[in-house]
Amino acid sequence: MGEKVDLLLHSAGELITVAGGSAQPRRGRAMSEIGMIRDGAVAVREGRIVAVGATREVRQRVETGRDTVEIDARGKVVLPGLVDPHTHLVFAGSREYELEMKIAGAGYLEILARGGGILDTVRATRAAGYEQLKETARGYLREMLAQGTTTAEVKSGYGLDTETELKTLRVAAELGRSQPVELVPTFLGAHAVPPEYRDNPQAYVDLVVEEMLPAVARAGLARFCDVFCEAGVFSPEQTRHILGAARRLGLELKLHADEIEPLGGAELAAELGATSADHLVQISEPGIRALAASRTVAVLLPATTFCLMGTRYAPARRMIEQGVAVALASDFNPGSSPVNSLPLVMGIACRQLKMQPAEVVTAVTINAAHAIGQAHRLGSLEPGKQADLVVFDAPSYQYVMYRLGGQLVDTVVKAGRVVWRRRGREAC
Ligand code: IZC
Ligand code: ZN
Repeated sequence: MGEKVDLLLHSAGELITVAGGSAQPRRGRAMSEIGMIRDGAVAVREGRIVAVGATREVRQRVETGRDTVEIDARGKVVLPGLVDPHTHLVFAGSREYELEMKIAGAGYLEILARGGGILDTVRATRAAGYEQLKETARGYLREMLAQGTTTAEVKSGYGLDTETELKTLRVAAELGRSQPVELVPTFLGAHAVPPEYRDNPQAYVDLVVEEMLPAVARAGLARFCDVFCEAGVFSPEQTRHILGAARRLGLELKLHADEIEPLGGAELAAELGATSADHLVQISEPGIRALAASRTVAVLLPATTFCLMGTRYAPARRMIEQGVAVALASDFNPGSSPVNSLPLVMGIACRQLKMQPAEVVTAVTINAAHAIGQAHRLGSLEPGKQADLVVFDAPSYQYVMYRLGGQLVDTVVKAGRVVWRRRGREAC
């Protein structure tokens, strides 16, 4: 008799394991190795995967009882729970007026320079109470879970003062304990220069380094520190200064790099040993080579380019060919990407980044887990890993990306528990 299990998912049309990439992110052709098992099964005990394989084999190896939850995934596709490694989840208000401005031709940095954009959200977030921020973010997380996201990175960055930055990170910490989507927190105090430092941005950098970072580190509220390294926002020198201080306080590093202007952010990320470099729309050839030779994961955010109505997307094909480890994320935020659906991002990645569906699967599972330092426990379906999985009502994994904007998630399991199930499709 085998081991007694709590949950058995069986008979999956396609069980996509993405196994074998936990030690190193997948690169190049290995990004297409997604480990498909037809008529697949996953057995779970105490939140962890104990067996993965063909349904017959797994059934022989484990024991089920009256209290074992069984999920029949016949005719469906099962993926590891999706990991969204770049979101700005905690904010107040919304910026739908920017849609009209962008249609009329205004640029993202132009809106910010006029005191709008990020700074508009900063005003709303400073004014919002803790409970209001928390409940707003909880609503967005519910939507994300319903689209298959089981883990998300969350950045602060709409406070830009010590008190509100800490408030934002406390909201993320409490939400991480009180709803199913696991959250990995990032301090992004260097997201914009707040209006009160407009005439002396360097003094704001000093505040981030001397007051905010130590307070965040002392409270244990962030794993990563990120900087919006961009023309007119924070320079590469300021970015290096802030990230150096963060590293000395024990934080790991991320960068918003080479999004709108090519400033050498990718090279800087590789040099600093950052866990990820994100955006990279304007990455240079030396930047691609630097990332390919490093452990830094490139997190691409094509929904942002789409929402900004950009004509140029990150050169994903070139990056994959050169051996850069590529992940994908939503960049969910109230300005440049009001998109929190990873399946939508996946569909855009196929069409605009020309990534193949198998590469996209890797980019939102194991490589995304690497981008937030969680690949040892998340991002693939293999024995020993946390049992996070998503069942799509789809005949093939490619169909998930093909049905752009579809609502295909049937069931979501987080740490071995069913946390979301699709309601019937009857009309009310
Ligand atoms: O609120 O516009 N790019 N930060 C950097 C953002 C976009 C978020 C925003
Ligand atoms: Zn961002």
